[in-house]
Amino acid sequence: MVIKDAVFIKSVASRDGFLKSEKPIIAIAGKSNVGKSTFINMLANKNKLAKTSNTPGRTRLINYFDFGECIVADLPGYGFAKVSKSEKEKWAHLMEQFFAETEIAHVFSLVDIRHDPTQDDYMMVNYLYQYALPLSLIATKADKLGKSKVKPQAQAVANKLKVGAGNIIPVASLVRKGREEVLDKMSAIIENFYALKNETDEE
Ligand SMILES: Nc1nc2c(ncn2[C@@H]2O[C@H](COP(=O)(O)OP(=O)(O)O)[C@@H](O)[C@H]2O)c(=O)[nH]1
Ligand SMILES: [Mg+2]
Repeated sequence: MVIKDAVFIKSVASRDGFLKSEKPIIAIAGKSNVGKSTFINMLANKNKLAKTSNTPGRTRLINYFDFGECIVADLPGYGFAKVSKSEKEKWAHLMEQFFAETEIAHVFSLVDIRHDPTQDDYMMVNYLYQYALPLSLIATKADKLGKSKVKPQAQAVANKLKVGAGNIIPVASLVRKGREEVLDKMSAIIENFYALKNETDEE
């Protein structure tokens, strides 16, 4: 897949803003600060498409980007310790509405390659399984591990989250490592989306 010119579409805070699109929608999930925005910028090949930050954000927004052949939806991060209970409930409610009302082609679930998955990571992945949403893990910040540790550590994270070893892609977004693998995955997702659509249309 070649990404020519990815552009920001809109930020939405509630269900009335959810994007409906003919294009396949790929959602990006993960805890605050795991590297979602940096990952999106790497894919887009643009440094400032998605806002990145050193301080875990409090924003509860879904940001949509048009990547040409598909739409990328950057979901609000979870697991930020300082968020109040009512904020957490708001987040969970928005996510439930989003997944119920959006036709999702695939979810990239981002996890930090250096650490054991958090309780919230388990919750997210289990939630996606429960609703039979197709997902791949993206293990971020691989540049922070020694080269020989990347593969075994990605495998360990995949095992813990009960995801097949072939379904986790290590990335180091800041140095653009893993980009080609992710773009190949996106091509396959897009192809599959249209194949399924044709099948349904023929019925
Ligand atoms: N070393 C390293 N740092 C990263 C990587 N991806 C993101 N970061 C840093 O992690 C912080 C949070 O990134 P951001 O993309 O804003 O995370 P988000 O909250 O999930 O969108 C920023 O300081 C990024 O520079 C990576 O692949 N390697
Ligand atoms: Mg972000």
